[in-house]
Amino acid sequence: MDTIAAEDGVNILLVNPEFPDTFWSFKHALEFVGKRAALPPIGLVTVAAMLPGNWSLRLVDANVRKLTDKDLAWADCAFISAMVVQRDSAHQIVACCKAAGLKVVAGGPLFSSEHEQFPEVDHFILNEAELTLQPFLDDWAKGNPRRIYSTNLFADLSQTPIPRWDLLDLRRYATMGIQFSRGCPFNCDFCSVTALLGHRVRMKSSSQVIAELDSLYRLGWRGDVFFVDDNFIGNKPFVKKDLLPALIAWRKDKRGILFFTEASINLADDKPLMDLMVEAGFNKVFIGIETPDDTCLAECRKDQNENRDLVADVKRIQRAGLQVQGGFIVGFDHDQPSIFQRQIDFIQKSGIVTAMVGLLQAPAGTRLYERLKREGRISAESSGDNVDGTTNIIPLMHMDKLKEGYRRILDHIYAPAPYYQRIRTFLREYKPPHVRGNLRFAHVLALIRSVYRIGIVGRGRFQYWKLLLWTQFRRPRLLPDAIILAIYGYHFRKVCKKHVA
Ligand code: B12
Repeated sequence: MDTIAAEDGVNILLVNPEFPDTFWSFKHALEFVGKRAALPPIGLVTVAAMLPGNWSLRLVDANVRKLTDKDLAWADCAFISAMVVQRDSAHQIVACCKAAGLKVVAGGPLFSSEHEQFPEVDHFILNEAELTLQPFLDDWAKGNPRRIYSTNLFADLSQTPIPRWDLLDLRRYATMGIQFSRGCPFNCDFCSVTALLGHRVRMKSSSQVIAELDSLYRLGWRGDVFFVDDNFIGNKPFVKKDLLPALIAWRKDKRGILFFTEASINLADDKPLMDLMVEAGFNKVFIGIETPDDTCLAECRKDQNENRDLVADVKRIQRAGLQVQGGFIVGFDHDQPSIFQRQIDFIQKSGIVTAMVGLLQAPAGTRLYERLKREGRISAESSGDNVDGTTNIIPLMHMDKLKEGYRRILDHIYAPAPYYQRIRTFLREYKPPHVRGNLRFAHVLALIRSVYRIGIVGRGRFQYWKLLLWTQFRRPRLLPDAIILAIYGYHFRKVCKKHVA
């Protein structure tokens, strides 16, 4: 298809490649609730909403169902989206589409960071589609589309349409995602967010966010919603004065739908902000803690975490009614051999149950990558998943020592005894918010499956029953939270066992 006119009927296959079995895939936990994927491909459904209304669209999320010969025969062209961690599956899908004679158009973070690895792709629509898609569509209509469309500008999110949720089989997903903002004001040298999306926090209006929520609600969605922002509190004044009041008002006549998001640690400094978030229905927040060592924080320019009592910060957030999930990293130049035990102690003390511990990786495009390249310390391309036990950097600490210490952290923090102890530490601190999710059939199913898989045949069955009894007597309202965290533990143990084997 060399030329395409907007008025032509075109069949577009939108494909999301498969995620490997990673920490965040939650594959082993999803089995308990009978879901196939944790989150939908938001980039793809957003791009779908930017295509001409008379084109026929079909979305295949390879995490939910297989791409079939029928799909390929139906389509004129395939649009593929991926992040680096989906690289292998993306290569396979591109090959299938090419073998079926389809034109392949690719976009998303994987291709924005390494399109040169995909010689067989026909067109790359890089960076934010709000800026690069229309020029491609215009050129395609004229019959002379270029191979690469990219920009170093950042999009105005007021132009971003409501995603085409209707293309998804909502029942297959554990959560939905909504994006309110892009970009992060901070400067961590290992993070590719600022390289891809910049430092300026660009936001949708509150009415855009409400319209997205309404559209999900109308489609019957009552599960949790992840605000997939790089830093939800990147513009605190707007969030406090405009967005959160709008979300609180929206929630008044609704049932279900709890929110969670990602934010920086300075959230702990702002009690009114935390209270508003909890009132709006937020109950979880992911925070990049990285390391309890100030020298390492200075090394990676994570200034916002320096010189703070990070454990006290976490507890303050938990007491406000937000569960804290945390990211941790080992492999910094200034890491001493004691870092492994310090990380373990920090994680146990803070009650961060979902603790994602990774080896430092340097994704292409980051300042860390540039520095280590200059120093001759980049050994490969990054796997895109810093929790898979690999790294593409040559660390200052001997690699064997680093990997052994890393293994020791994972072996410890997910072993049943310390893991369940951490859940209790968290539940002791946590103030359950008033807004609660709906009890759904999936929850009952999860309980029954957890009793069998974790409580009867599981390695930590004694710990499981001890937790349930403890919670029943000490924090009965939090019993569902305890069960969910026990299920997460089952997943983490499976994934970590694979990576540290
Ligand atoms: C939500 C999210 C997740 C979710 C999963 C999302 C999902 N669908 O399953 C969770 C929490 C599970 C997750 C996990 C991980 N994530 Co993540 N995640 C994000 C986050 C915060 C938002 C993604 C999103 O939905 N954006 C909203 C949509 C609208 O934006 P978008 O997808 O980029 O799409 C736009 C463009 O890219 C483009 N586009 C996208 N696709 C296509 C396709 C076509 C055809 C076209 C034309 C255009 C186009 O147009 C869209 C509109 O502008 C981003 C950061 C960010 N702000 O993007 C990181 C990000 C995508 N994640 C990242 C990483 C590294 C990870 C992890 C590996 C982290 C880890 N160490 O474990 C894991 C791996 C995932 C896994 N399952 O194993 C990196 C990816 C870097 C890269 N170059 O690939 C990002 C960019 C963050 C970062 N630190 O740099 N993640």
